[in-house]
Amino acid sequence: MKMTSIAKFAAMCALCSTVLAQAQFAKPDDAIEYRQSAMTIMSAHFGRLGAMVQGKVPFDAKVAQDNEAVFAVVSKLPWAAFGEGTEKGADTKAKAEIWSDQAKFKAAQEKFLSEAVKLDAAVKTGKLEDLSVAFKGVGGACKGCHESFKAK
Ligand code: ASC
Repeated sequence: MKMTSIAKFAAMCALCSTVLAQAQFAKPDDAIEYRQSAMTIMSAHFGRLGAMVQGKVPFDAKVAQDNEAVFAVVSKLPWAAFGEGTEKGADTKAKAEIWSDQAKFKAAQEKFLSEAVKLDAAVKTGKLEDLSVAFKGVGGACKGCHESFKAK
């Protein structure tokens, strides 16, 4: 029996999603570059919030919201790029503990992501005091994770 084009398409989709799930990155270097790029973008937009919190630039609720919106999306991205086999490759400051203590690394990610959710709520109030509190929460989570899992 000949497959209909719909059945062929469905089979292709199923195959593609399996392949993607198995290897999101063609090689370790690609994963390392991806997670570093996401961290760079996060830092740029988090830094712009920090400038307001520290009074280096005037607080502007709309600018804060726009920067946080980018941060909120990009903060979700690095974690899938710390898979098995990506310990070595391109220059990386990722410590071996990421892979040898995965429960602790996962807990640090979750802490960070929960602080990011608070930042998202805080920036929407339009109040600098709220932003400041939540900014410090996220910054503390960045720092805590780096201390355990990022080489100097
Ligand atoms: C940043 C950045 C980090 C964190 C960290 C917070 O903007 O690049 O790595 O914040 O410094 O303590």
